[in-house]
Amino acid sequence: MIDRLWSRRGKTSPQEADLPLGDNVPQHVAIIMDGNGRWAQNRGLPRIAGHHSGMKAVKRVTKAADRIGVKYLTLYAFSTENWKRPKPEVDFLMRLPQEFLALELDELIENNVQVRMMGYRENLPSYTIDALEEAIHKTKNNTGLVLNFALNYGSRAEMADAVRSIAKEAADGRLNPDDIDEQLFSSRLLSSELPDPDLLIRTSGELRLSNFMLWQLAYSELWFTDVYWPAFTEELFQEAIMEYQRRARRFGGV
Ligand code: V0D
Repeated sequence: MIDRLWSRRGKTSPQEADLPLGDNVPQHVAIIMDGNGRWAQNRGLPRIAGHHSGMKAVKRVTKAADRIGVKYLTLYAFSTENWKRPKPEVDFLMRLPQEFLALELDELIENNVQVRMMGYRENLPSYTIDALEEAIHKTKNNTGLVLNFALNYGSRAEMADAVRSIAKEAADGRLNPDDIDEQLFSSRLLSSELPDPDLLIRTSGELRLSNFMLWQLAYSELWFTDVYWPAFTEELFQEAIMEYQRRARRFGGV
């Protein structure tokens, strides 16, 4: 499929680069993709129909992020709390990575996107892990947009694990407690290979962090919309980034 909006990093000259929002673009955007169930229920559809439509929004926003020049896009797809949902809904959700990648992996590869996963592999079904590992493996050398799925992720568990690993090293005498600093702690988190998010977007009108990247979001700009995730558009994504740019300019004192 020919889609000139998809790729800018495949372009060979900077003149061809397509940066509609200029170069003061957030390097890392993280999104809490909320409101899929409510979007469906408002339409008299089952909740899983909302999850399915949410997957289409993932594709739209991935393309938009790439075109705008965002370098890292982290999407909160499944939290450690989401296991409490009814089993049929969890089973449906766990099929989505496989379904998404069956449709999109070739195009992600063509567009130089690197797929990553942030979360606990434990408890995930093998078909979910297999699909993810294949995508991670096939895109690991790609140098374009980093598309990071937070899946079976929880921030407090992540921090408790980091503390445990640091404490063990200190107890074994391999680490001097005086050397524990913010940078060392960051390096023990699941996000150690990522810069902190510059911008957090949450859809569906909820104004909470819900155990998402609590350490990493310490200085991030937060942007909320009442729009449900399946209805989220490229235009709204641009709006969030333009608001980020306005705030960044004020912060810079210009
Ligand atoms: C449902 C809205 C894409 C949030 C988006 C397992 C809830 C649609 C993926 C995906 C989900 C994950 C990994 C990957 C490729 C795609 C996904 C889940 C839920 C949870 F490598 N959408 N999506 N994963 N939803």
